[in-house]
Amino acid sequence: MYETILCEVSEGVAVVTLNRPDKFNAFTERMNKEITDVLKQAQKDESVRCILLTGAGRAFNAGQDLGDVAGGGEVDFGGFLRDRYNPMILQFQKTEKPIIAAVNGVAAGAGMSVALACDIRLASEKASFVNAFVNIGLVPDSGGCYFLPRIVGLGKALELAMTGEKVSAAEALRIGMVNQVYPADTFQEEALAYARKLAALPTRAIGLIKRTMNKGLDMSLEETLNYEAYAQGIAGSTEDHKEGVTAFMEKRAPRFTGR
Ligand code: T3D
Repeated sequence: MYETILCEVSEGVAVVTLNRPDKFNAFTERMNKEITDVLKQAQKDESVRCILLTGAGRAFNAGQDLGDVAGGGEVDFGGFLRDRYNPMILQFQKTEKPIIAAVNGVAAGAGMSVALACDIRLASEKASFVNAFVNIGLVPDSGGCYFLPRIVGLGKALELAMTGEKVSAAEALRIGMVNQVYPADTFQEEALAYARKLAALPTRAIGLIKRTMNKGLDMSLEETLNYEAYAQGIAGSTEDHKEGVTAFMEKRAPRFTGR
């Protein structure tokens, strides 16, 4: 039973809501572990074909709950990250289903890193992003130093990380940090509709696209070509591939099942 998050599955979409609205959904150890667990469960559950991560209340997530850690030199920050945050972030990539961040409000510190670790970012026009680490004398963590330069380019990433300035949803769209921005009053419906569309697509191919593209970032062209051939061998043997080709030949819309 989860205490810090909610999870509801319907029509192929697991909606995971970070649920500490009084604390801007800031992370506690329990929340780190519950997110890791809910992603593992979603990976195993065949009825889940897309995960939509959002926040309760006004914020998406404000990063580490600063009331929950002692400041100064007493915290073993390295151990803290290795134990709590790193397994959670790795689980985002190990989960071979599309993960969408529905950024409803501010995403700060590790909350911004988590949004960046998702495959797609949808933002409410009220959303904002703060690479808050530098404001408290820290380095971007939870994959912030990995994802941010890959998504927005090194120059912009360094600027956001070094200044810790707030980025609006409109600016995030302009620099390619989010994929879509929607009006605040229809945001949750729009995000859910987007997730449902993804959930109806060939889930295994999507999982393989995610794996292959992420691997490709750290491989040579030749290695990537080889990995594409390997991934295509798997995708080509799925029922969804067969259905896609059959539907094309029969001039009808495909009915993908995720198998
Ligand atoms: O040990 C380690 O720290 C290592 C791990 C690092 C991972 C990290 O994530 S480090 C980064 C931690 N996060 C931050 O530094 C962000 C701190 N928060 C802010 O900068 C601002 O609150 C926001 C930019 C997120 C939002 O600003 P604003 O003006 O919209 O709201 P606010 O008034 O500052 O905050 C609203 C409430 O949320 C407020 O509570 P109150 O006064 O109404 O009872 C505030 O204290 C609370 N809140 C916001 N962020 C956090 C938080 N409470 C605990 N922890 C937070 N991170």
